[in-house]
Amino acid sequence: MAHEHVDRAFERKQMDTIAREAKRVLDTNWVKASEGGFTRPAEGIYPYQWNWDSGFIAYGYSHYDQNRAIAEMRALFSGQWSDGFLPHIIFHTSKATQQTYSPGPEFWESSHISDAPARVATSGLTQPPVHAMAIWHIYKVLTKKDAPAALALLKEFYPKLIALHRYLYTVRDPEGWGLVTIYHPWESGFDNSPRWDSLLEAIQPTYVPAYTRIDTTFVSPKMRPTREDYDRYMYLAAELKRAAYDPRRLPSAYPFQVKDKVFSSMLYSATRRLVHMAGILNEPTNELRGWMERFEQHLTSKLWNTQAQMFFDFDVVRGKQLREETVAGLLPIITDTLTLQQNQAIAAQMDKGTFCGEGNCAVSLAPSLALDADTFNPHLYWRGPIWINVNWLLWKAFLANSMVERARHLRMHVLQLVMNEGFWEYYSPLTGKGLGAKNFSWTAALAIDLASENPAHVLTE
Ligand code: 9WN
Repeated sequence: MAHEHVDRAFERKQMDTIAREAKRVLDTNWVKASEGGFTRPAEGIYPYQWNWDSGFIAYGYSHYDQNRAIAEMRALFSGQWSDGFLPHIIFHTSKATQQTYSPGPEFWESSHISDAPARVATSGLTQPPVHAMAIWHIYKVLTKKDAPAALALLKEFYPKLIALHRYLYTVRDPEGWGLVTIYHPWESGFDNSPRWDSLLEAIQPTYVPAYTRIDTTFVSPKMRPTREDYDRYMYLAAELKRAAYDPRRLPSAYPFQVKDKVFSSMLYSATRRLVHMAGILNEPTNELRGWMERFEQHLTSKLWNTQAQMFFDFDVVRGKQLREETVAGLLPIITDTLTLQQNQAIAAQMDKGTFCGEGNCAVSLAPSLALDADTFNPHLYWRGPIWINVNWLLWKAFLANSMVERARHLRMHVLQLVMNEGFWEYYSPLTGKGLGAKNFSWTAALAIDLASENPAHVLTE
């Protein structure tokens, strides 16, 4: 009872303030229509439109400005390739003479060598497909206010989303496991995670294309990947470019081919939303259900590790799991397909001190890497810090699995963190200090979602 009283008082006082501040961040990062009409992840370091960032960002807008949420998605899908592929960066405002992000459009040259649209420059990699989740969420908010507009939204985006999912379940899954293969660490969104260390360390680039690091002019090099990492990132990107960004044209020994447990789980969750959309639009669902069944058949048999009691990624080239214990190993819980035992195992992982579950950290949220891992570093991105999108996904998963107390805990701790520190790209689990880019859009947007008056909306998704 005491708990509830404190929470309610906290909510009453704080939610409006958090949402107001978060909206200010999104306004600051909004790039006007004449320059693309999208939200950059952060000023300086990330000046263009990023793929999964925009999905998270649209969740935030959906609560107070559905038009902007739709504009965000429209701008992103303006960069979709004719084969359904959705690039990880859309360079709406590429300035030919000024290099503002590296590698920029001059490296990717997507429209010259692939199915990319000619009107806008894009990268040749993708990122986890949160978009059908975002569109479904916008639809649900909008349908209460303006049902015809909500239906029009589904009609507009359904074909684009189907094309994206079909690309991912076919071109990116030659094995037919319902699990997506990624070809570059940047495709995971968890770019610098130790999940990729063993594969990257085994790569000796035979050449490295010329590149300049711009990221470290905005954020301390202590928080960013090393030069050796970047050399390998650039080598892999150049090899993909040589294959015209078509995995079917890569040599079979191409060294980074990974079934990504988070990417695949997000695709599955997003496909479930597509099934809901298909029901409303009277579209057939056989193909979608077939994709989902493949995933259900292979998630545990390929990616679950009984000894570690979490999920691992799968190295397609060597035919084995990549044994790195990170927070990503818990995220397949978002699919709502796990056994009770698996759900309990994941909850038990989060209760461990190594995942800040024993009140032993400044912030009681899941860090990106277990505290006792050899490579744990509280400041280095994806190697220790807390990320809000990860904890938001876990929050949704706990709500969907009726683990209500755990969901409440995550929600309150995220909101307290942003209240105390502001909206950063990531946070040290040891001190709670904000790190990386300041005024980071997805942190702000997801805080709005968490602060929204009726978080129970998640239960019905
Ligand atoms: C490369 C934009 C992106 C996020 C990724 C995060 C980081 C880029 C970078 O920033 O990646 O795509 O330059 O480090 O790892 O998840 O989408 O916010």
